[in-house]
Amino acid sequence: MRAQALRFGEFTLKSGRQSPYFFNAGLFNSGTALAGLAACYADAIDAQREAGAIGDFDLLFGPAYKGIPLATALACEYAGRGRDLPVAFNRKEAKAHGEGGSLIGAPLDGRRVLIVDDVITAGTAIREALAIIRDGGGIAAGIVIALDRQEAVDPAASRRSAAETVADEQGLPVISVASLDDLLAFTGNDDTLAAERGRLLAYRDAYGSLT
Ligand code: OMP
Repeated sequence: MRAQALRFGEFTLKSGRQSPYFFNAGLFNSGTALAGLAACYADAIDAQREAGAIGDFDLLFGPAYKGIPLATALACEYAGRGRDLPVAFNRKEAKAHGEGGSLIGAPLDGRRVLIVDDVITAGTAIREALAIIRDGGGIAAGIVIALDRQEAVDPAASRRSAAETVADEQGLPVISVASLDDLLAFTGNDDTLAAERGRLLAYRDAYGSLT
């Protein structure tokens, strides 16, 4: 809320859905805000590691564009926690000159890669990142995101969330710092957000996962 990354209103999503809220991770746009978010990612990952829900990983990958500062900030956070992790990211247009290619940073070859991204809605961005890692010779070890919107890809066919679908299909853990459930709990604790909560509930009825 301090970074104003969470907004209520009317937004068109990448999937074409009209959403009553939007989470813009690009608004974590200062050192303090990014460091705070990175600590949230690391806490979420470490809790899942303690619970045995995610195995070892040895590289952080940030998909262009928004994943790049997130993976970088997380690598710095882990350095502060005594773990020096390699970090890599892609560029959207491959470069034909200079060092060439579309991957930047540590080589993915044979590494167990944790994808660090902002949001999962329909899972398109995550699937693209998984393909980049495979093409780069890496082995996907899991996905961490700031917000799981807990939406079904095709609500008429299945009410399983995109995150659960990707996790099942790929056999990979998907870890999120926060989820739509958390937003509902948060708006439920603040009377001034009662109207927003009503719109979130209606949106969940239309598109939300029911698992
Ligand atoms: P999917 O590719 O459908 O999973 O959507 C995820 C992407 O949508 C994110 O990487 C963002 O680019 C964007 N997005 C947000 O950043 N915040 C939101 O609240 C919703 C979306 C979205 O368009 O669904």
